[in-house]
Amino acid sequence: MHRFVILNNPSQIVEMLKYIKQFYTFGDGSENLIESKGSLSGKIKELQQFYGLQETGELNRETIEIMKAPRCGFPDLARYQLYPGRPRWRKPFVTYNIVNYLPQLSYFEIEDAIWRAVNIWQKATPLNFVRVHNFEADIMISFEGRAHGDNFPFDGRGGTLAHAFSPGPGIGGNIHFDQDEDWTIGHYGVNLFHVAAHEFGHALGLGHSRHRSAVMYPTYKYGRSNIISLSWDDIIAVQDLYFWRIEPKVADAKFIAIQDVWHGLPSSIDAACEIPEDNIIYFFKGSKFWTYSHFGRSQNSSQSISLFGFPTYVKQIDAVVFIQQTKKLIFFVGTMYWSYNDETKSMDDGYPKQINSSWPGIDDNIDAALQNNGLLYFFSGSRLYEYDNWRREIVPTNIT
Ligand code: TQI
Ligand code: CA
Ligand code: ZN
Ligand code: ZN
Repeated sequence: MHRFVILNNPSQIVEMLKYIKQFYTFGDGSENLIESKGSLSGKIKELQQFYGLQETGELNRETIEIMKAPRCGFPDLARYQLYPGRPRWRKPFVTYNIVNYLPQLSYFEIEDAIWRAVNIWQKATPLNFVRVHNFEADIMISFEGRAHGDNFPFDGRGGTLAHAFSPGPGIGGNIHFDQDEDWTIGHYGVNLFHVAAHEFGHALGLGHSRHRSAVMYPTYKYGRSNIISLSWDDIIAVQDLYFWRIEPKVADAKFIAIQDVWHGLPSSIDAACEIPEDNIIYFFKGSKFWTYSHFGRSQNSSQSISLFGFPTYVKQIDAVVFIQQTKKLIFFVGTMYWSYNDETKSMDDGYPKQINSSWPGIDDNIDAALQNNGLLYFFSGSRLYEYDNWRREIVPTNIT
């Protein structure tokens, strides 16, 4: 029984189409929206679904009200959710404790499923999770039945599987699993690892994601439950909370740790990168570099960057990133970049090249670069660029 709005004003229609095009891009890049009517109503449905409206695919009054509301210029479909006030853990070590167990799973199976869930987040953040056995842990994990003292009673088998509290003192960060579910570590029943991975996302401060492949997408993934991994949307969300905005105190603590771990490094470095396959970490300062493995320093002293094939006029490197897929080290020097083949241990022909000839939109000096899940991130001054190789374009973001 929805009402339709009669759009008899052509400029109004044009405005609406502009809105949809801006926030709900068509994957095929089609410009003429009028001609692709079918997909337009599909996009309207997406918008309606996002805002919890009835999915009619028509521009009805509620939909138009939403479209007229002021908003930020970021596409809805690329958006994850955080909690109001952005609660998060403000320390590098977060402790967890498992308070009780289940008769149908062994102690080891439960510990292992929880550890695997913790680890997928640990790998993507500077956070370190520590399993402790006292009652002061940040994240207290327990199996609870029905009413259990927090105003969110469970409902027996089915329905709600688990819940978690956003980061904070006391009950904050705690995770409760409904003990009446058929918890398993395999394909049948409810996979403890999968649900734990999702609940840890909440316990770290993440809300739900609109991306079907995200761990924070609010539906259960049957069948693949033991091989789930973070999607780029989960990673962007968690790094929004814990990576780009490292507090000065934490940054200092980390910095001291770096000096402690890699003895013999100078007090500041220009660039660093890790080649996981070779268990090698390179640090660069001026025209020198240092090579370390996870076991310590693997070269007794610094070496000259001319060993990579740089001409002598290169006196310093701004940033370096290792591209896993191509096994190339990309060095950024001023407005130019160089490509070094780590397999043949030689500089590729035809370099240096202009940075903006390969990464359009990245104007010049790069302070740091890193790669994560196929996306490249460039830091330049106070800007962070996320570079999407598939769309060959950047998403600029202001760091605040
Ligand atoms: N529990 C919900 C959840 O964790 C509880 C919840 C938290 C919630 N925030 C919410 C519910 C916001 C609605 C709106 O999402 S659950 C899944 C999944 C649940 C569901 O039991 O429904 C997982 C817990 F994704 F599979 F549906 C874990 Cl993985
Ligand atoms: Ca239940
Ligand atoms: Zn509870
Ligand atoms: Zn959830």
